Amino acid sequence: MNTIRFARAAAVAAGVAAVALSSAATAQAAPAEQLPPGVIALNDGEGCPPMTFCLYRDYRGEGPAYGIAEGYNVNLHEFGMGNTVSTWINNTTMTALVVDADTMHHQVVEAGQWMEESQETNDTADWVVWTH
Ligand SMILES: [Ca+2]
Repeated sequence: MNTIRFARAAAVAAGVAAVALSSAATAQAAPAEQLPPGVIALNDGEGCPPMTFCLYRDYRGEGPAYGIAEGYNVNLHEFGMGNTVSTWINNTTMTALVVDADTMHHQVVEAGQWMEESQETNDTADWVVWTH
């Protein structure tokens, strides 16, 4: 093995190790490298971490779950959660807006608020954006 090949193999190995470390706590979720900036995968039904805006597929904060860091505008379709979220928990200090791009209807989720979708709006949100 020449030096260049060895360096490349070492870099690949280091990258694999970093991915393995970062996804160890979220083994059943999508690979971290496929998530948009500011998005983390949570375990199904996991409690919402501090300083995070959390979304859950099901009511009562159950089912597949993700967290968004404060201030990151996110397209939920980029990680399979568009038109499918039922529960939102805002553990950040900012006000978030949950937007249905199909109707341009938006709902406000204040800092500290737990919100479950109504029957009318369930499974409609496409975007999470933040107020300034
Ligand atoms: Ca929608």
